[in-house]
Amino acid sequence: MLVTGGAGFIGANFVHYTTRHHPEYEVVVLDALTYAGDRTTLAPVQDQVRFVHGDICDAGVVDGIVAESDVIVHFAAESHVDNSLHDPEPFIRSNIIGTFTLLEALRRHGGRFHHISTDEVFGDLPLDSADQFAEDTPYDPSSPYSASKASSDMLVRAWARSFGVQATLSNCANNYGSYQHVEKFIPRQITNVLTGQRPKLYGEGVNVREWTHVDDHNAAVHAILSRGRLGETYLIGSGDERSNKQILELILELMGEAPDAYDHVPDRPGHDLRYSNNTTKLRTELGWAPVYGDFKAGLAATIDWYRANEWWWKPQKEATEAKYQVLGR
Ligand code: NAD
Ligand code: TDX
Repeated sequence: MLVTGGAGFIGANFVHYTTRHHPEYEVVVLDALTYAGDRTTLAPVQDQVRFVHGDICDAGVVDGIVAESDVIVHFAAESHVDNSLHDPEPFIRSNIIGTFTLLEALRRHGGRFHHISTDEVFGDLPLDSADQFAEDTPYDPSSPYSASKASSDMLVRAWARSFGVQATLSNCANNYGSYQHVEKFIPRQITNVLTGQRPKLYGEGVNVREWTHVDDHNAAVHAILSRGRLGETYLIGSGDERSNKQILELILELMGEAPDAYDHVPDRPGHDLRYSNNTTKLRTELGWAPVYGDFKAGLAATIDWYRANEWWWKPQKEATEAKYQVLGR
């Protein structure tokens, strides 16, 4: 099994999950180790996994490694919306050209491909509604990040239909858990508190996300790999929707801080209001259900992890906050 982006947040958790629950796979990770990739995340499984330091846009490297793989799970991407608003170029390159490069190798060598994507490809939903995204919701991305992910999804669908590439796709809601980069909302606020900085809330914090534990996401990916129908898309999400303000107040409560001990900072341009995935297809067809039903407990465990693993995130913290200073957020 080839895992692209296996040194990043979800990819590394997927590798840990796979070695634990699916030892039948021989795992190879291909990762360019961008600012978001960290080899130490794979240290606990280094004896069970082969690591290749390489770029998914490098056709030579990709061709060789796809040729020797039966299953390819594609996580590698530029993943942060704020970075894409500052400099879209790496998003176009890694997310679109990188996916194209993998698909071309699959066309030559065959293999079972699973493409990891996001609910952000659908755009956003009104705040006060019961509307949800479904697998057939038209794409309407808002940011360079989501536009590049939407493009990569379209390429996968086209290569599946026209060239017979054996692909499935999934679009997941926001993930949380251990090993998430400190640029993302939840780890940024936890590590701000841990380093004596005030948490930062964009605008009024009314935007709603459907927080999903990374292991629930990865369990769904394995369900799709073993039982999913080729050519199909599956939405993944916990069903647990909360506003950013609610999340921040919960973090502050769990960390023993006052509920208003944070700063409002200027809003993200084009900021999507709300995401919500209808996961009926995944639940009824493949029998998946989230295990991490208690978000507060999952968040508390995540806070504990960041407290205990400062060695992992501290080296990234200063540079990340310096980037936010440039963005004014
Ligand atoms: P991340 O930024 O933590 O990790 C990305 C990994 O990909 C890093 O290890 C990086 O080094 C690697 N990478 C980037 N460009 C590469 C390239 N050109 N060649 C090889 N490796 C490269 O991202 P994440 O949050 O783990 O997201 C993983 C995937 O899941 C992405 O495709 C993202 O769009 C998708 N996704 C993320 C979320 C979320 O909440 N984080 C939700 C839904 C979907
Ligand atoms: O400091 C912050 N303050 C804040 O209010 C940060 C970093 C974020 N926010 C807000 C913006 C969003 O409404 O919190 C929400 C979550 O922000 P992010 O963690 O940046 O996630 P989001 O933009 O929702 O995108 C995430 O989910 C979908 C991932 O980063 C994507 O890779 C995934 O596709």
